[in-house]
Amino acid sequence: MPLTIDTDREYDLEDLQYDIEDSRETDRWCDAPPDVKSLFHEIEWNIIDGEHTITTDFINKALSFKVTARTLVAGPMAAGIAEVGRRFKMDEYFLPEVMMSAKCMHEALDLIRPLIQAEKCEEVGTVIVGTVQGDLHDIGKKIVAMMLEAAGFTVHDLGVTVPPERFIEAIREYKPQIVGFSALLTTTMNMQWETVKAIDAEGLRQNVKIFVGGAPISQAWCDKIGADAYAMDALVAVEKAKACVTGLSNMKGGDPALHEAMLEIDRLREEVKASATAVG
Ligand code: B12
Repeated sequence: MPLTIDTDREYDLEDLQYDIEDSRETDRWCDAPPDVKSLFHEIEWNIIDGEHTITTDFINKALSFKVTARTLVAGPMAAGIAEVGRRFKMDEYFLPEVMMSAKCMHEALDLIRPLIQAEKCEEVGTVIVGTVQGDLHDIGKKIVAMMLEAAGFTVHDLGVTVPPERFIEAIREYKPQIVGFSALLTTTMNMQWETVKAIDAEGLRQNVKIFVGGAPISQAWCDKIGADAYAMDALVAVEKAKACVTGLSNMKGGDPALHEAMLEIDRLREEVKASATAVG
């Protein structure tokens, strides 16, 4: 039986700001057996410290406890890289440290990818993803791609710094139902808009449902540039993508009713979250 641990809760990551060597009490992963909980903390710490070999060792150990690949990505790996982001923002970390932590994430993702693919359900559709032109960030996009694959999509990842014309070429070649743009920089988010405009100018806008994501991206930005869906994380992306190829499959890209249906998914999520908090 796979061991699933709650990764949906919002945790306080304050303890990660201090160099704690010993195992410690936190509110995270409390539903995990003690051995796994401490392994999760080791994974968080080694990503923060940029220790890629040790990180992959601990990932392997966690897998031997039958922790699912999805739990590792959404749990300790997400917590570790979030703290790296905070340190970078506060000038506590500079590029070399961030690059070492990014290497940990990439190596761990490479290790996990075959397992995610093995979890793949029945084929449900085709998606193209890419990080827009000028932007080299790809950890989040890779996670989204992997989660979509696990949910049954065939995913064509175009890589980083993808120009609009490459997206257009790939739409013609792979005929996807969905195309996703990732952008992590405020200076490159505008390329999402340029890419939407270029797809429109080629007469392809109705053929694809456009998803946008990345740290500076919001629902307001998605509305402004005329994309169909915004997802703040991979789980929301999967939920919306599945809706696009099932109940909403007849709707065209750019249809205001599709956009509204995507917002309804967020509203329902919020309601479920609010009622879970009220019960808890
Ligand atoms: C790792 C990192 C790097 C690594 C990237 C390695 C790699 N291969 O990806 C390196 C060191 C190379 C790097 C470089 C730079 N970085 Co940087 N980087 C980060 C950092 C710390 C983490 C990003 C990350 O991987 N997060 C973890 C993933 C899991 O989260 P995520 O990407 O948000 O993805 C999730 C969601 O957003 C969503 N999602 C993401 N994409 C998509 C796509 C779709 C379609 C959907 C639906 C959803 C979705 O789902 C994902 C999974 O849940 C962020 C800090 C931060 N808070 O984001 C800064 C950050 C993004 N970087 C920043 C900067 C400034 C830079 C540099 C310009 C620094 C420099 N002076 O050179 C360069 C830019 C290089 C370039 N041209 O792109 C700034 C951007 C600030 C701004 N206002 O634009 C940030 C915010 C740090 C900061 N606070 O200052 N960086």
